Amino acid sequence: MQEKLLNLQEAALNEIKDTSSIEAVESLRVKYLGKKGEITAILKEMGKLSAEERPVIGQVANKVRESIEGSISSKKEELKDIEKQKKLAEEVIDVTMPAKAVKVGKKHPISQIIDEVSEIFMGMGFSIAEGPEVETVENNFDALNAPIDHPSRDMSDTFYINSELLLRTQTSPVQVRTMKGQELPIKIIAPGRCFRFDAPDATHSPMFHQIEGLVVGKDVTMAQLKGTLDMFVKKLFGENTKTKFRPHNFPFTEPSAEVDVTCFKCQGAGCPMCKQEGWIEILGAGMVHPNVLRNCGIDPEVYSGFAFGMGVDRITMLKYEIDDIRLLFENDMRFLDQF
Ligand code: 2NL
Repeated sequence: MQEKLLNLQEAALNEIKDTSSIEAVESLRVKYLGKKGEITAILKEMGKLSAEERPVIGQVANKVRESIEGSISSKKEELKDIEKQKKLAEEVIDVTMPAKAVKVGKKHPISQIIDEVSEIFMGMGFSIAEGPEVETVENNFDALNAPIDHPSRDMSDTFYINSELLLRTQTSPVQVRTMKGQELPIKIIAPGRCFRFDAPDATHSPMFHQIEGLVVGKDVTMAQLKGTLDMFVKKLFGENTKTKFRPHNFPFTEPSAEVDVTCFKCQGAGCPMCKQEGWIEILGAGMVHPNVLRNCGIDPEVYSGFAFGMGVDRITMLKYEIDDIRLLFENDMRFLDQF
């Protein structure tokens, strides 16, 4: 029996030595030391032994068990260590490898122009005013003296939410809100998104951007309007830029004008940019119509004001020589990256 145990020990130790996985070691532990294992099987036969032999064999059996246990646990440690070293080798970080480039975004060209124009007017003492894109018919049309049959009011030109609400067609309702709710004098610009029921093409987008300006107070004059816009275009397009006011008609201003600036590409000589005219139309402007002041609770006998508006998308397209407005709203990074 002693010999059986020692043979078993030798076999077990040899088998353990040759294993290469923790699972295999574990199954050897079950095979030799488990409840149905081989040592247990031998020990079950101890009953057949004499009283003198029993303690001797018992001692041998314990030694064999201890030696197998010891061998198993040191094999397990050894395998765990190998596994750890393997993992460390796999996870090694090469700090000399070139890093992945971090893509840093930038302002959309339209936001760049809005910020540039806002800076210029803030430098002249204007504040920035904002308002909702969903507006009332009252603020968008009625208060602005738009005739009840004006074509811009038509369902085919304006996105109506219902009979009282719409998507604003210009940022003027922001100024209407300011006149109705704020003390005079007022000196604001209102940049923002506007909407018109237009089929998209190279020059039209149903969503576009505008910046409007408004000054209301005592003794506000057309000369101040011209001086303000003159200074603005010099700052935006260069010191040599000149303005030209052409008579026009808007329902919300009287008198009204369209404002051209000397072409910033050819300084007025004529080139493809200005279609050989030397001038580029950039703004609409005028003195706030007395009806508009009255509609907003301001007495036109005491106060006067000027207002102007410009299309941000058009200015962006001119400045960056973009020939299709839709490119500005497709958000293709290959396009936007250029500005
Ligand atoms: C253009 C022309 C303009 C205004 C906008 C305005 C606003 C109020 C009262 C009076 Cl609250 N006028 N805005 C005035 C003249 C022209 O815009 O061509 N925009 C792109």
